[in-house]
Amino acid sequence: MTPLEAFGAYETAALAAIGNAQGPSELEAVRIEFLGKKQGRLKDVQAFLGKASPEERPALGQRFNEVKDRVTSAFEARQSALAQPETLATAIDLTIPGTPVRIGREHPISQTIAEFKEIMGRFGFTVDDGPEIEDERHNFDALNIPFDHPARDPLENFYLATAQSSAGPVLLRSQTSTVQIRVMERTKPPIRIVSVGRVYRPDEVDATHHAMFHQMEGLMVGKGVTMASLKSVLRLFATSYLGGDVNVRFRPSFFPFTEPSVEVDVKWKNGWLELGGAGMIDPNVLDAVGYDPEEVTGFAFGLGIARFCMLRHGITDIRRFYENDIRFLSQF
Ligand code: FA5
Repeated sequence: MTPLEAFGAYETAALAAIGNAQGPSELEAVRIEFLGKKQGRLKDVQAFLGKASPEERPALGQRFNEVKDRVTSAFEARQSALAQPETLATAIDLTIPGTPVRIGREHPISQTIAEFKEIMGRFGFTVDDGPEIEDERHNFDALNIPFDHPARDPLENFYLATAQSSAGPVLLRSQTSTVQIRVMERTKPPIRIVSVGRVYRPDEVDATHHAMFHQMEGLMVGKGVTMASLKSVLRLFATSYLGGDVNVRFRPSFFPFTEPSVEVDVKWKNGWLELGGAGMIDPNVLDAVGYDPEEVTGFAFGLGIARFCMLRHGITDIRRFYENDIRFLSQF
């Protein structure tokens, strides 16, 4: 090997070793191997100078110094690079598997509401929602609820203590039936609407009751609307949402704004679960909104949305929907 070949081989090997050193201790080992004063590869290369003739020595000495300077500079540059704090690219190991991010989803009650509206839309019912803060006229008076009726008791309602309106004291509506009045006041028959939203009652909270819950009100008014129409729509609705094998029962009941009135139950566990109230709109109510009860008839119903959702998914406690435990909600 000629001296120049030996210099070249030394430089190539030294630069590669310096570039590959991954930390200060590895770099120190490289320094000892390639730049150590007492032994190591630099000494071996320097030995070529000793063997050179006096004429060759100045030129070879210059080449040797150039090679040594380049290796020394590369060493110093690598030394300061390894001393820098890690850059973002090297600090983050991009090959480590990521932690999954949980993306939120629609609340089961919201999913149910969307499906209710879709089913009723297929039966020709449009959506017409009303306000949650109501006056006594829409919540009670126009619904034929007498002044001494227990449903008006301040202990049975959430009255807003200081709020008043031209139609009397103001409360959080206790039923979506308020929307029947609002729609009939501003629309001429025929009417076919549903209205969905929150209602509020200071009921004792248990497996099937909450103080804030959702109802879907249905209203159909026109010529020749009968109890048979009401039962058909409710049966069709229940089987559309709960499945064809659902067992629906209509039980005679009483509401001041419907006559006759029924309550709608379905088979649940070893008994029946009440899903809603319904009936033919009382002539007094039709009269109060300016309709002629001799001309048109109508039916209305009010269904508890969470109770349907419980039946559909086999949930036995309504409180699960309102606790917002992500482990429960993420199952829908
Ligand atoms: C009413 O609210 C009437 N407005 C229904 C109605 C509309 C009758 C139109 C006639 C014509 P009721 O108080 O029974 O009725 O409530 C209707 C449904 O709401 C119940 O069957 C039940 O499914 C649900 N519900 C009632 N109270 C609660 C509660 N505290 N928590 C959860 N759901 C409830």
